[in-house]
Amino acid sequence: MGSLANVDPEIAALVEAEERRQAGTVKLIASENYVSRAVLEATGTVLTNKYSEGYAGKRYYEGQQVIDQVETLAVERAKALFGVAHANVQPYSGSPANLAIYLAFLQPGDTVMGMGLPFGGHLTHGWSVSATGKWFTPVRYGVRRDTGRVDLDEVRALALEHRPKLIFCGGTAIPRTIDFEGFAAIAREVDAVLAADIAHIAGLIAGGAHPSPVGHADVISTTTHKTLRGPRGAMLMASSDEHATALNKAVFPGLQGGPHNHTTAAIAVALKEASTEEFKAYAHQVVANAKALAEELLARGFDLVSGGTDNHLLLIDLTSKGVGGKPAAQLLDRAGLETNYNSVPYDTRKPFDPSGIRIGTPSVTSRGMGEAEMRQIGAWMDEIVTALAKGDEVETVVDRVRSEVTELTSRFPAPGLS
Ligand code: DSN
Repeated sequence: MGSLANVDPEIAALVEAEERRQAGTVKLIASENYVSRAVLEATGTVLTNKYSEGYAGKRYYEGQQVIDQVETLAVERAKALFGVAHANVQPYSGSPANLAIYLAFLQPGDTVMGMGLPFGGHLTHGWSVSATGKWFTPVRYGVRRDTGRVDLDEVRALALEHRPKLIFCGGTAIPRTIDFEGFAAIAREVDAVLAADIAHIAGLIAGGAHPSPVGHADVISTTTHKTLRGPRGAMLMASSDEHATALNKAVFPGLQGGPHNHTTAAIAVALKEASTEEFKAYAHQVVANAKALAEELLARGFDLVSGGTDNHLLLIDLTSKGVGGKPAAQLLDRAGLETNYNSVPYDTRKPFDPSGIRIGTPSVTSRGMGEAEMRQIGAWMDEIVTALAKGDEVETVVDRVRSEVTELTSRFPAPGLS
């Protein structure tokens, strides 16, 4: 930080403040993580100085002797780790990656089917405020009211009725295993392209803690910074080479210009890390931790959508606790427990003031925390939510939990932070 502190002390101070905040917080945001020092270093390299529109061996600028090698390493590592025939590591993030899928396979106005946002889908799966919901014709499936789980019979019936050209499975608030094989059977029946958005669970898949969509989905999109523990970025992958050209063309020149080469290098580093035995252990521990946290919360009377979790994520409906998701998330944050408020299926409240909070275990697992710490976190969450509901001794409880959180985080240093 020497140069940054000299050139721009304001930004340097803010970066340091954010580092301190991250170090001293129990980060329960399901889509976040801590990258390693090696991934951080790669993102801060001179590779950011280079333009390289095109793909390795076929670029529109000279001077690609090194960049071609970096991108080829990232692509080959992605192919080996996920067992796919094709990988594109250039999408800037998850939304552009998903938009490239539309460009590769659909015409404006064509029908896309995805999970509705309030049920756990993503904006880019055809939600109304997204370009994908405005420029294409969206059809949405949800989860059953009684089970909180996707009902493939409903998905099939909707697919047969609306004949989508593209079906998305996956999302942002799905606590249960995704049945890629079941979705693939439906997509085949209606002649649709199946896109598996594995952004949330890519690290679990890489580590063998969630089934893989490879061999089922026609195209797989993922961000690289969630459970996969890489830099902010994304990838598109495919089990076969059939759609490789269409996907590559959609990313460049269809949607993007030059790839972010410093990010590509950091993705390569993260993929190398994700191929280790340590990463496999981490991926399984993420799930074990989520289950332990779920058990603790259930024992304390919390209502979990779908009754629990199979992966890294829990969606808590706070209706029965008598508090909204937003005030709960805000008070938890003051106590050092970082979550996000979230709609729950069939939510009667508005998205900006919903009934739930979403939590996940990737970050705390990256810090080395285990089931015992999850039980402690569950107990703290209960104390905070109970204090909020009663409106009684709120400040006292928040202050005490905050100091206990600080003590816990000091015992579990976060990767990548000094
Ligand atoms: N923002 C991501 C998440 O939190 O799940 C989705 O894009």
